[in-house]
Amino acid sequence: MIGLASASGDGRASEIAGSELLEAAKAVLDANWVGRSTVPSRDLYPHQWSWDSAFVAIGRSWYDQERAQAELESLFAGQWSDGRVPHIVFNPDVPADAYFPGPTFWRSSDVPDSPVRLETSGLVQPPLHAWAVLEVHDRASDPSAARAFLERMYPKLVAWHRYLLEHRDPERIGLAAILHPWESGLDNSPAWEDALRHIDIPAGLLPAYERRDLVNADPADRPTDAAYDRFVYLADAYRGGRYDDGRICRMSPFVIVGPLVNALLIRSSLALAAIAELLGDDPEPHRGAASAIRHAMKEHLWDPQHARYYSPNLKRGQLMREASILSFMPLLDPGLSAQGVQAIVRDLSAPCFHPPEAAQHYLVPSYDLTGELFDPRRYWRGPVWINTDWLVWRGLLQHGQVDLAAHVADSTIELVRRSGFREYFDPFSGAGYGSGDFAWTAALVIDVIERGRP
Ligand code: 2M8
Repeated sequence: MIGLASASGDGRASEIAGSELLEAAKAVLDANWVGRSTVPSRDLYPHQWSWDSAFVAIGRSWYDQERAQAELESLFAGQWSDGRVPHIVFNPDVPADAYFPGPTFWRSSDVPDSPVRLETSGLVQPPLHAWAVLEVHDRASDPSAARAFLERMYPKLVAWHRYLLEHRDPERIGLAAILHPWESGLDNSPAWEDALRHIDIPAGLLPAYERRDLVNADPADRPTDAAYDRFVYLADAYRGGRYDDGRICRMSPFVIVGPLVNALLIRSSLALAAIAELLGDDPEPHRGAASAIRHAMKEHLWDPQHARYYSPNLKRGQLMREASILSFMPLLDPGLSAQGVQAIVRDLSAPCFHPPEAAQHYLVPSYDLTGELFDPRRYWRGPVWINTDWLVWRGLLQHGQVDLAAHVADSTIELVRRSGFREYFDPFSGAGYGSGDFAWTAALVIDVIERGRP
């Protein structure tokens, strides 16, 4: 179904190639394993990242249940008492200056809500976790260990979702907001351009800092210094306000409600409902949460004029109309209307994301190929990323869009075959950029191959 066979035209040859890729992917995950969790990459990201770990657990669950569970449990060891799951849990064995901003920037231990024995960031990332926990559980071979895992994770996941809907919904519209581009997971996306452009950093309020990312990456691939200044300014303001969401929502120029976070919140709320049922708890509150978010997304994120989901900037009271891959994420909602599915499939098949077959290209570019801000190699401004490919693929499959889903899966596999387990890829040439041996690329290739088996 995913077209692995069609890539080579010979079923057996592609099966062998598929199993070689699988073994290579497992080797990447094993090389990035650091005892209780997996680093996204050894050089650029030497700690534990929140949604990276959820992707990794999904991939690992096909062959290593113990590490898949440990991955998620070690992330939630960093959960704060207000329910937030931090976007980075720092490894105490890694030098403090190995990544910027590191633990001495975030200073989480100054805040009473943070965990006692771990240093973390104070931001969050998209809520993929309940879905990941359910997927890990569903592939376990030891039912009693799997049930014990669910029992440990369920209250933590409930607290996490409660945090997002209670602390991150300043206007009480029933949707979770992000307070920083790093929270979006698509940090440097043109989707945030309008909001960032309107941030004037007051004199003296940008702390002195040194970028670490440029030591291990080509500056042409990474966010610009001007973008980084804004990232650091916003993060510093949040820390200065002691991570008080009410206060930062009032003061910050960056309070944005997006389709990825909220569609994942629907998907994960439905996973929570399934977990509740397995544990004999009431699933209805979670189903109710999912349907309330679905309605609120339609009301606040849907633009009838362009028939597209966008991200409203609550601070400027307007939708930011950038055509990025974020607009396709409502596919993750199994209850998305037929009208919504059709509109997304139309956009995904249009030349700005999927040029005519004659032109060599790979799916799915992170941003409109014809957009003014498109860049084939800069971070989240056009390259193909395997995690967003995977999200779109799973979304298409659940809505019965098997042909388009197969195109996306074929692109994923071809990119990795061509350029290795890179962090991201040029949507035209397929060249790999960013880190090599990147964990979620490896993990999600495993899921694509395993799910595609007859
Ligand atoms: C990237 O984000 C970090 C900040 O969190 C960075 O740029 O330094 C993003 O691609 C993000 O989605 C990802 O989780 C992280 C680690 O892979 O890297």
